[in-house]
Amino acid sequence: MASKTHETRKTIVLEDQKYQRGAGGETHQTASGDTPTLTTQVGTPVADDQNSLRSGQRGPTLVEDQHFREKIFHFDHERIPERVVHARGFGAHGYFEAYESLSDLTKADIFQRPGEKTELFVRFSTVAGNKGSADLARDVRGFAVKFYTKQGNWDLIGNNIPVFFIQDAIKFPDLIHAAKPEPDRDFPQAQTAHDNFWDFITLTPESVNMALWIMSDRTIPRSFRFMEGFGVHTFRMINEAGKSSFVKFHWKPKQGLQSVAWNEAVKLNGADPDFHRRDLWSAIKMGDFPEWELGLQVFDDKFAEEFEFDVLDATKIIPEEQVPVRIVGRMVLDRCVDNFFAETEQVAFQTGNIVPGIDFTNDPLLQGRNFSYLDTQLSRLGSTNFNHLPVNAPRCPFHHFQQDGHMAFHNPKGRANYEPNSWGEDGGPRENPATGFSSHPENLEGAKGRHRSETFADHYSQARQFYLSQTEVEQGHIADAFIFELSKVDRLAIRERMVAHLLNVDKDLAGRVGKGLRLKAMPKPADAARPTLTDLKPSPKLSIIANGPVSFKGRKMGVLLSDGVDIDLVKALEAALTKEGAMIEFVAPEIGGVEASDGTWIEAQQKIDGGPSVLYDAVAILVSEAGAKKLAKMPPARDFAADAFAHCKFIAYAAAARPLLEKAGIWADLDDGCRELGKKTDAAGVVEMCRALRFWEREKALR
Ligand code: HDE
Repeated sequence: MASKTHETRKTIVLEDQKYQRGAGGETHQTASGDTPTLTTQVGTPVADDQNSLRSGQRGPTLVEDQHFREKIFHFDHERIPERVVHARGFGAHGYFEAYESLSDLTKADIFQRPGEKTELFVRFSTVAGNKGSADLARDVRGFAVKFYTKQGNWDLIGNNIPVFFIQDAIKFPDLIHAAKPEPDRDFPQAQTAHDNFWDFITLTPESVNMALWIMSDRTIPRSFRFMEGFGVHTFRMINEAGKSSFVKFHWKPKQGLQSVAWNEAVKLNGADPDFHRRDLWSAIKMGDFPEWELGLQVFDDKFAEEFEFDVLDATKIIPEEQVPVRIVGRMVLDRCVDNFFAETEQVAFQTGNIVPGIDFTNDPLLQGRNFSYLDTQLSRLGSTNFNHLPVNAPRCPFHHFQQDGHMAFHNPKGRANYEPNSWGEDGGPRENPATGFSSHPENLEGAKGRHRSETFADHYSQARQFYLSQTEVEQGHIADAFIFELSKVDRLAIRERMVAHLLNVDKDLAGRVGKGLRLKAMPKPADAARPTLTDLKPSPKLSIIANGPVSFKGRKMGVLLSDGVDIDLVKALEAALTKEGAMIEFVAPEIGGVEASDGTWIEAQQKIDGGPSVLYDAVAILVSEAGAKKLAKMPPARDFAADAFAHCKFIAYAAAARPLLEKAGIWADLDDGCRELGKKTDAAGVVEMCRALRFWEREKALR
């Protein structure tokens, strides 16, 4: 029998959805046909999800309303603690494909058979900001990969920078406290540009190499797809015969390296705080699957002994020119998550998750991490059973006697829950000396103590090498970044201390930063435990510009349109970009779109106010004369052109765009990075021009 409420419902059809209005005007959509019935957690069908159970029309809510109580109770507990570092991240599924057998180096199953694919999950992240912070914060990016191998999960938890701030894990809480918002005021969010951070850095000389890296464009990547990844520490690979080799892991993006300009990053954070996650999501959804190649730097004890620095010191790299990177496979990301919380938020990486054939070294940072990652999962996921969650569970069979605890999904069957036992075949799993993990039998001895090895004492030489390995443009960006960050530091003594360190790195850099800060006098160079080596050869592999994309594939052009635009030009440009494998987005004064010269309607993806040129790798301004005049009066349209120019982007334009380009203040300065799109056949040339990263010559002219 229909209830009173139902009798008062009035049926309405909106588009293809049938719904009813209740007595108070609320919307009721009723299950029918294939639409399932809404239930409570325990499966009780729900009749009304719009109104709580009340005593009387306008009376109090009743405690017996189990559906309401369960719904609110569950909602109240939806959040779990965010990660203490790397809180903001974005994940995707994919696979690893081995190119060759590495049985000479390792018995790790994943590296045995060429062409074999292994499922994996990746989570990219920023470090300092909270879960809701913006994607383009100047920050290191996490690059964590979980391989679901046939011999258990192997987590390679790296960053997009191959060195780290500190040498010993005991300093990690201090480093992170200093980088996070200051504790009394809880700001600045997701920024290192504040006193506490630079206070700590300048009192911690071992962080100077990393300071150079984070002031480079590496910390403002164009997107996750265009950045490298590094295992950072030296690991071991162990082959079947028990032979150990040292190894450093590298991920090389097939898309090439690409970063944005700092001014662009600042604007991107406002225009689209989700820029990086949106980019990865869209690329995968469009079928343009990003790829990275896995590379190894393999070396032996002899090299480790002869190398200028300690291979256990995570503040140092081994230049690729000294130990070349051997490419051994590729990672393809081909599937977005179905549910962000279940997968990206609940994925639990652990440096301790290694497999037979891979082993740790005594890098004190790595050793410390091995404690931390297991511990943090309990705090975040609330149960020792976090490995039961689908994203964390191995894909290979697993058997053990661990049992019970909160939320146990897999419970052992049968009588035996211990071993050794005498239950024969029903006795459960047994250890396996032949295939089981065993640690490399490294000889260890030494006095117990809180040590810092003398071999860790050179803090400046590789910082200098990094700086000298950059192109002139990139060196300029590093100096600008130091000036920007230190200008946000209130205490003069901290600014001076940083310049004192830079004097040990490169006098020219220190001079530029000192001048940019307008120091009245240069400080003395900082006391150095070891003098800076000045004869290390520059390593061109450390430059982003020298290792940029070679095509416009996978990159995006923003095309500003107006009514009356020449349809042939739009079509020709679109065709040329599609042929290149690039993306195109139309920006117009209104989201509805524009009417082209021949009456064709072109739908826009962005209204100009929400589609600034910072969202794009290159831009085109295809407008009619009347359209250009109209746009010239709109500040966002003027910014579109002016910013694209200031950020050294390639610009294609119709001749009719002149009034807009004049108002944007760039008409007189148009250079070889700006090209008129006069006729259809010019489109291919425009795309070809965009293959380079940016038109850097302009930056020199603008400086
Ligand atoms: Fe981490 N780090 N870390 N870290 N780290 C965490 O683990 C820690 C370090 C890195 O997407 C935490 O599950 C210590 C280096 C990534 O879920 C925590 C030390 C590198 C991620 C932790 C380091 C990293 C983390 C927080 C000093 C690059 C995100 C949440 C020894 C090689 C993984 C969690 C993801 C996350 C501790 C240093 C990379 C607290 C103690 C060096 C990519 O356990």
